[in-house]
Amino acid sequence: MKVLVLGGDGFCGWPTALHLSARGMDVALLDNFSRRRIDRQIGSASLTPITSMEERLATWQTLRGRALDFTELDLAQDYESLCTLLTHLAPDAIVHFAEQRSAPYSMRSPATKRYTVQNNLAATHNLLCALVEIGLDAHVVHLGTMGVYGYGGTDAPLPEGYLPVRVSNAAGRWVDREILHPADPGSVYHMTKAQDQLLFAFYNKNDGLRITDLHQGIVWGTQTAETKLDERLINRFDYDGDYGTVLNRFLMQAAVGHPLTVHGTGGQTRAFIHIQDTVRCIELALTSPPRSGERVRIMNQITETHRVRDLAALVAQQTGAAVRFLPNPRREAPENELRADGRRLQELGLTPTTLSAGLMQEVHEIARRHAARCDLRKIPSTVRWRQDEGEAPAVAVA
Ligand code: USQ
Repeated sequence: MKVLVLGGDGFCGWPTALHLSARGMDVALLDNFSRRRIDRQIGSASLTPITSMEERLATWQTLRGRALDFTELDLAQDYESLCTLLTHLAPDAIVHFAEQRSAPYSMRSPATKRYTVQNNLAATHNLLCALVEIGLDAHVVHLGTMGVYGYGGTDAPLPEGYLPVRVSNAAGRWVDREILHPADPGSVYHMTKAQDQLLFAFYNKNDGLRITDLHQGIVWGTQTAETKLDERLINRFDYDGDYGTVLNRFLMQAAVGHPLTVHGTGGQTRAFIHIQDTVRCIELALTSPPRSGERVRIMNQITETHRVRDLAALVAQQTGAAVRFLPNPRREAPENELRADGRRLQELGLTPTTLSAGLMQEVHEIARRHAARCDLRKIPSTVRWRQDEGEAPAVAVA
């Protein structure tokens, strides 16, 4: 199978490209290096020293004898080049990670809000429009987010995309339907993923595009079987207040002797998945594409749920770190229950990698190994969700 990975330089895109290549797929990558650029804008960097794309590709070629094609292209801006590339490559499938993925960054300033909306929606729409224009029937696998649903709040489990509802028709009879689960995004970033769903529904209905939307939880861990093979293949590890996600931040904070930064009471419950399972899920989605004419297939890419304060307690117990409860910079429910259905990927063959002391230790060790690269000033979450609660320092957006 020939697969094009959009956003192939990122935290999920890079290990996915390697995983698919290791499984014998013919893989091409596209990226505009926006993540590396945003690192420079916000004065941060991956805790792990990631190498250049040239070095990454050359290392993989030397180790595994497999070439990965790479194109530098801005999906949101350069539509004509995208059409040319898709015509030339004619991939069987396209994995779409090429969106600005940080909720705090998307709430940082009017400029980052606008950038996130313009980038994410134009990128997704350009892809769909290009597939129709050139008449390519490639299966699109998109990385959505559990945040499109909001995070529960009732004891009914979140379904995988579609909600069964019963409505009364004109004759007063009850009719059963399935609708997209109402969107309840909690940041401008999550809102763009909610909007993506409508773009997919339309192009699927109107043009018959075959699309799988994977609503992923919070990814933790950093290495996969392939990125571990050589230091030059190492995956990025975000720890800063914008891009670092909660469990990786806690493990890294423990490694540098920083108190664990729990927002509010830590009563927020979220869904999680290890990066090794992320790449496996993409493989499973690719190898079981929707049939022609099938509606958008939606699967929840999650393996477990945890409350933030429980994660902090676990990391503290394992490492001896102190826990600090901070005023929550976000507008989110201080406490929530979350139950979500995640059976479909398991039915396709996913064996969940759940939180274990060993795996947490592995992430903690990587963080300790690279602790000297940590800039302690980048740890606090400075972005406030509302301007009247104080604003984060402005950054220039490229
Ligand atoms: N949190 C803390 N302390 C921290 C960092 C975060 O208590 O130091 C809390 C946040 O307030 C929030 C929760 O932990 O309640 C999760 O925050 P996060 O930064 O780990 O995750 P989030 O902003 O939701 O976004 C991440 C990814 C995003 C993905 C999403 C999946 O950046 O790309 O879509 O997880 S989900 O959360 O399921 O929507």
